Amino acid sequence: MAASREIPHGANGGTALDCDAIIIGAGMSGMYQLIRLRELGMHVRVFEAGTGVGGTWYWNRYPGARFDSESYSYGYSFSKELLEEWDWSEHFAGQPETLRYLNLVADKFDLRRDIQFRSRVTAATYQEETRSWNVTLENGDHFRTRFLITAIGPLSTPTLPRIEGIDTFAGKSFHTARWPHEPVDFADQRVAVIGTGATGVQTIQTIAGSVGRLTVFQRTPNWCAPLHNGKIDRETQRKIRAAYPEMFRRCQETFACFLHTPDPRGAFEVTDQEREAFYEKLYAERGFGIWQGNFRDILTDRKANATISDFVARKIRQRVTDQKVAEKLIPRNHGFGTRRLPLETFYYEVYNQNNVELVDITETPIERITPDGIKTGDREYPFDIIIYATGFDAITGSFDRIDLRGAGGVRLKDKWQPGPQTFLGVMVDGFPNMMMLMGPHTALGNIPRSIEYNVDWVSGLIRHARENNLTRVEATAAGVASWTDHVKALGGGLLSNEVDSWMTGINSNVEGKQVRIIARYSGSAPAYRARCDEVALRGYDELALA
Ligand code: NA7
Repeated sequence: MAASREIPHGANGGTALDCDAIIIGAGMSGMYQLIRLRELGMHVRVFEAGTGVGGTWYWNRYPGARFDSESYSYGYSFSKELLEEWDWSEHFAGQPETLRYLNLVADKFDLRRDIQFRSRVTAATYQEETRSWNVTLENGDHFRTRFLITAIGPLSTPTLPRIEGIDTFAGKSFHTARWPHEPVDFADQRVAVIGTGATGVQTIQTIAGSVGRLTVFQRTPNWCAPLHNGKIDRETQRKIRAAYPEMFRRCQETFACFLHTPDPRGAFEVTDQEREAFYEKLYAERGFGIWQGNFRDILTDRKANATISDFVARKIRQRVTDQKVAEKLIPRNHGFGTRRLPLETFYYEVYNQNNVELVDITETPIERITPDGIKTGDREYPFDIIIYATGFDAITGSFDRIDLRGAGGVRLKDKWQPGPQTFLGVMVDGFPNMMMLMGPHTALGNIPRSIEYNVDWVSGLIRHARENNLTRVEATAAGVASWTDHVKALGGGLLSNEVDSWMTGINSNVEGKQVRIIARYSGSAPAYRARCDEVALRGYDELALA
């Protein structure tokens, strides 16, 4: 499709548009959105900052990056042919395999011809007179479009720690989400890892066997549970393939679109022995069952939560030889599962290795990074490599990095200063014709399942607009206020909302992100979809359409 083709503007006359829709980002949501909009016969352009498709799986190439949703429940479900064609090699596939899968999807659906790589969107401004968006790239190019769709991901803007001297380090340093495309040789290297979230845990357990020395700088320990990954043999793959329809149906029914869903019992509705046996069973099982398939009240009731926290603390003490180290690895300031649960493979055993040291930086804070390494309150550690597993400016961070201006020049960043406000997590009043995929206040969970729903809903709305010659679709202020209140109310009573983490909008490395907000929808995915379906079924009458 010729990039220069101009689309007649329609009812509101004047300037022609460069395309019908612009999608920002070629990760899983942007790729699928492109497929769906093409089906509507639209001329679509996708702008992607990276050099290839895949989003999260393109950027996060750090050692050990992998799923912790079951691979087969994570892949796209929309194409039977694709499901027939692709075999996952492990229950929880590693990043290289996932990236290969996403490249296959790009090839199969011939997506690249509409994707412009190395093209970071820096600004987008709504033009009322033409009911269109003017999108600006880093290189200064402009494009006009009717619809603007953000497919920028909730975890895509990495943040480095604010530590003095960080630029003076003479060795190699990497943020995990900006990992080089070439292999990094760890042999005989003295390596530091800062950060022990899901990413730090995967990195640490993967490199511990190949580095010279490894020093982990931990600020807050996280509760982790075993992943229990395994290879998928031919026979298992055959069974998985046969079970796809049933499995995706189950994902539609569970709370967070995982294969796991909460046990209907409360933690105290069983005997102590039964509870212990249940926890043992969950600890021995694959994946997120111990988090998402646990007693229904462990994430809302402190006493119930304490039972699983105590259980996992005992496991950590059993697995780590030096009990002083074990105690450091046991979280004290939050209960099990109230932050995103890292899944691990012999993570705790890493600390039994002679070449691995855990530094608790709440005891001995990092003072600065020097040309030679890291200086804490009591020592200077020399390093060849520093790995920053320090996370992301999550959920709203990637929106903040684009100068998004709606009607009347209002900046989204300013509007969201007190916290995001959305209608269904998809639209914002004052930002007509802009739709967000996996924006704040949408159901996250097993993300591709939510992506497929989100994209289909947005596509339905756009189809409705085109079929009815509507050139302006906007959330109402009342709709946004009501959805935002609903999302906040759902967050009440959840222990996770009483803890600092990316899920509550906290990032110690970003100015202004020190106050907790409700940035996530925490109701069930089926309830989320039911509400969105209702809006569509009623002809989108809760939106302002013109
Ligand atoms: P996370 O979960 O946000 O973890 C970041 C880690 O980095 C966490 O342990 C932080 O400690 C630590 N951190 C951040 N800044 C600093 C500074 N300045 N000094 C020391 N330590 C620091 O990010 P991940 O990449 O692991 O995972 C994000 C999500 O991506 C994950 O949940 C998956 O859904 C995929 P803190 O806890 O803030 O004390």
